[in-house]
Amino acid sequence: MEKKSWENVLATQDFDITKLLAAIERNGAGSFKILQEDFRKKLLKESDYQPFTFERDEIITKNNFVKQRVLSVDQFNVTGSFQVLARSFDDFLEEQLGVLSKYPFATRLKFNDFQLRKYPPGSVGISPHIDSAKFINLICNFVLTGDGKFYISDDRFGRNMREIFSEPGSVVIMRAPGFMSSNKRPYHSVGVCETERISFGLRQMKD
Ligand SMILES: O=C(O)CCC(=O)C(=O)O
Ligand SMILES: [Fe+2]
Repeated sequence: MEKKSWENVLATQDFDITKLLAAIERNGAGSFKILQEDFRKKLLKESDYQPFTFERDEIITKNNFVKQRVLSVDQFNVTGSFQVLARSFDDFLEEQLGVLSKYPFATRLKFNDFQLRKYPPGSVGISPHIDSAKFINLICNFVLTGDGKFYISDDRFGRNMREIFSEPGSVVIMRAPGFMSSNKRPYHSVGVCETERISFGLRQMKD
């Protein structure tokens, strides 16, 4: 069998592109267990050396009123295993999308924005918000560790909250403008984190 770039990175047996698209249509997001356990541990180890700094606890803009307790890596320089994951997932998704009768994006899917976030134990997580409209197609958040739950809701007050499976080793995939000729941006949040939560975000910034 031909070797795949994601062979030692992704555990692909749970992934189902048809189910994912249906979940995104229904809820705005879908998720799967996706990281091989050894690789997840490698990512965790590499996140230990990153220069995390606290983000602001409140961010108020025209569209958002966010309360959070989180650290992130400013201008995260995606190297090592994070770079391997970004490439592998890009390749894997392209292969999966290739079997569909219609490509679901107006522009080719290509992740070019990377974020590493760490919620310390006892963090409130991040309140319901929408991500910037400059991010298109799909937004993927890999969960490396932690028990904080991921939710989709109808608005910033958390109406009609639906939990999306987000155990360590999973990826939560959300729609973004450009997916299925629509500009929809789902409200999403992370609940209280009893244990430290680390997530790696892959996004595509509009050129
Ligand atoms: O940590 C996560 O899983 C989600 C983070 C998030 O929503 C964001 O960074 O905009
Ligand atoms: Fe977000």
